[in-house]
Amino acid sequence: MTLRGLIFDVDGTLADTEEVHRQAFNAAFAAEGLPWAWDQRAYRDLLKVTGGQERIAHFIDALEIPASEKSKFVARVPVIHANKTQFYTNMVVAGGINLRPGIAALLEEARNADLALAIATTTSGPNVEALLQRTLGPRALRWFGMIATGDLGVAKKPAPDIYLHVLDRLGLPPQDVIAFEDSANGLMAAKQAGLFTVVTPTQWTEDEDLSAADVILADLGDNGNLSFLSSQYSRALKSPREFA
Ligand code: XBP
Ligand code: MG
Repeated sequence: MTLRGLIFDVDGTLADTEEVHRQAFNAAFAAEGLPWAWDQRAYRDLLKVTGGQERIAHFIDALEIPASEKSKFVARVPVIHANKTQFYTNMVVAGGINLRPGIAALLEEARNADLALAIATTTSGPNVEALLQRTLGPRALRWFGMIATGDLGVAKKPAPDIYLHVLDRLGLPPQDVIAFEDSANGLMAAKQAGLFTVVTPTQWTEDEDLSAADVILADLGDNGNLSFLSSQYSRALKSPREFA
């Protein structure tokens, strides 16, 4: 087995985006005249539900209101979420978010080493495009052989479906690829897809159970270079028990 590809999660991994997502959700609620506002404590819990529309529907379901009222709100979720995506992409384009340490350098190393690059994210397509173009430039979208997003319609993380879809499209077996994640949901998805997984938690996910990670780093700034990660990956292949 040789390392032939890297698959990146987006939110929390490429960039620490969830505070801006949280603000975009609240801006969409206000624009819709809804009396909802998610503070950071509430949002940390809601983040356990992947996918913005699913997250809003989960929040509505927990409201202590009649089922008939819930149904009316649920019918509005697609419009609320579309508004949220517009608010979010506007904030990204305005320059509100930077890549996490080491990401740009690792992408450049991987490109120079002719590794396949891909994205497997639960977030919406416009959010990924806005982030990559704003942080890496207009050509960045072409660096990735596959950008699989929450719009794909496959089961969302922690299901492995999006990782299996990306591996299939790349034409690579899981043992030739490293996945990068930030959360327990993403880690579970990548591990169920059979991937060696590097986790760089954020303040939103550092308290989650990340024990299944093959490598946990504060960020990719120090050890996130390809030679270090390749050595960890090779060791794992030689002595799986050590990395079980
Ligand atoms: C994180 C998510 C997304 C974002 C919000 O995705 O679960 O739902 O929180 O984006 P990732 P949307 O897999 O990149 O960590 O509102 O577009 O879903
Ligand atoms: Mg993530």
